[in-house]
Amino acid sequence: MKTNRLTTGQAIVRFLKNQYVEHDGVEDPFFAGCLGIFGHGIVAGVGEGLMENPDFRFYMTRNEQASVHIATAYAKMKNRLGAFACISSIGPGATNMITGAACATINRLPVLLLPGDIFATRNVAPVLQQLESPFSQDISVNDCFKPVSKYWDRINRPEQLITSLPEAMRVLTSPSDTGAVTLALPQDVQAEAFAYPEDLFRRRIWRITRPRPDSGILKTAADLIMASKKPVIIAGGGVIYSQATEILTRLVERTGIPVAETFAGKGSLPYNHPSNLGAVGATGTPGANEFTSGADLIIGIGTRYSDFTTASKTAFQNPVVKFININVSEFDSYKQSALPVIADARVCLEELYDLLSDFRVAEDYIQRAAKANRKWDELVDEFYRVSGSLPVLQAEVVGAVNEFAGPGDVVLCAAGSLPGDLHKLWRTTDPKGFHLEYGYSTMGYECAAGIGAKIACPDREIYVMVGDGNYLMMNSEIVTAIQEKIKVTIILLNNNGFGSIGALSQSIGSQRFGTKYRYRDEKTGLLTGDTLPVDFAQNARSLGAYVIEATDIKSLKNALYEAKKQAITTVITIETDFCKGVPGYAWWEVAVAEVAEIDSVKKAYQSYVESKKKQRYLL
Ligand SMILES: Cc1ncc(C[n+]2csc(CCOP(=O)(O)OP(=O)(O)O)c2C)c(N)n1
Ligand SMILES: [Mg+2]
Repeated sequence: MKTNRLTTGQAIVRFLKNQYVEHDGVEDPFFAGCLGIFGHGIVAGVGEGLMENPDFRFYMTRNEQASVHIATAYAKMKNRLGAFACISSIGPGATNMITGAACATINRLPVLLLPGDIFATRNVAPVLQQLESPFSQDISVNDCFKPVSKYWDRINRPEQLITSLPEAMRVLTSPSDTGAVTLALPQDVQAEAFAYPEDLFRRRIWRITRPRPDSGILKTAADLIMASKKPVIIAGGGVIYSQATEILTRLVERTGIPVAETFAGKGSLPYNHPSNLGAVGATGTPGANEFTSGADLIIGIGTRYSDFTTASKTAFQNPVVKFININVSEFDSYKQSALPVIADARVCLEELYDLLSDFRVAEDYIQRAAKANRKWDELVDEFYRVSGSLPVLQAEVVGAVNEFAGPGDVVLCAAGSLPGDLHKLWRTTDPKGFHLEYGYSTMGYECAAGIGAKIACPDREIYVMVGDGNYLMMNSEIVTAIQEKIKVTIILLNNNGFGSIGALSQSIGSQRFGTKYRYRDEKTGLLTGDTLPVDFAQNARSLGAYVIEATDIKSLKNALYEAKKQAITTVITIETDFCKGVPGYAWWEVAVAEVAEIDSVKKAYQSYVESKKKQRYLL
């Protein structure tokens, strides 16, 4: 057997360079490189391996959590056909990646995490940053990655890589199992040499297949659809990841079944398709809510049915409603006691298309959907209409950016009040034009993720829309964007606090307590003083961004025009109204105090009890 004597760190890099994916006959390298921050736990091992392999590009980032967000956004834009490895030192560098790992796993997006770990030899323990356990010496902070990873391993001997790396690849490239994969790397083991078999480093092609549905189950599904009068499709992220949007359009045009879209599924149909009911669930449109409420059959395609999608299980009010779930993941396919159609969305819809050749819902049902689509679009016009009030309304900012962005451009967002507004309002024409991380809704995702999206799609303009709270949580990757000459446009909406949680707080009777960025008031002892003097423009400028300060919609439009001409990351700041938001048309369950001294809470509890009456078990 031919062998190659390499350190564990060198072997990892060499292996990663040789992993390819094949999908629909197209072959590409799987890894785009490695992101991260060095420390004593990684610098001599994987760090040295990276230095020896400059063709495996290393990107230095500012925060390990941000590395994972960059990687996640990249994988999302690549429809999971590409990924990054993220390295960290031991201790805080490693645990910084845990939030990112959870975000990737929840969103079913592949990221490979390589945190450094404590010495396997143990003699020098406790090493700097080691969490000691009196219970076991076989514990480090990296055990915290277990619940947020789809595959987890610790490489205690160099040769363990030989069996671990292929498992990591199996999970990363599995459409049903993918998410964060963690290989914890003890710092001494990383630098140890081993005679690895040459075959470990051969070019390996991971075929991403399109599993076909069971023919019996699919026939039952087709019969259920043909027997239904008011079917509704809920299009989730799986429609987009499996590139099923074209066949979905054809199926919808053949059958007349209307479509409602989740956060990850928005863009499955163009916004102006007459069968597109728009956003579904808690942040859904009135039309989508009306249709899901009356539906006798829900066909979920590639959705994990989060509480936002089901409006906390109040979205489906027809007592005879049934579910068919087309999903590549068995786990998701069984949700809501559905008929589980375990399959790739695209091939499954192709087969359904043939089986449904004689099926069409009633003409007035089709017309009602088309009317709901038009009516909602007229309402969007109203939300987008410039009111002239100052500070401007968030919906007007969304409108200005939406109208300026080109058809192939991308809006990117994750947390705050923007996701709900974008879900409802944003007119999406391209399946990759709407990038919302709303599985984990991670504050801090946006500025970092913009970089990953741009690396994946250099020809698209990336419009990162971010609230002041999110921006303050993690803006440091602007430095990374400048370092890499990566241009994204960040629109920073400053409403001086947490508008979203403020509104939520109000709705549960808590009067926006603790949600505004204010000085502490000496007299009351509360955070009710003057607004804090944060200068966002100066902050962004200090990190190297080109900055434009807008005050009203006219100056925002000019700023967008100017930003488009820039070659470097550009931040547009604008102050927005804290309170005036877009209304919601469905319920989302957030528990309210059952007993309280305060009247507003008591009132909110009554309304909570009332709303909960609509909640169903879908058995
Ligand atoms: C890491 C993290 N912490 C807390 C939350 C809860 N949370 C969701 S949105 C939000 C406020 C976001 O503020 P901002 O970006 O200013 O947006 P706005 O609410 O004002 O629209 C908070 C605290 C979260 N999603 N993520
Ligand atoms: Mg805010």
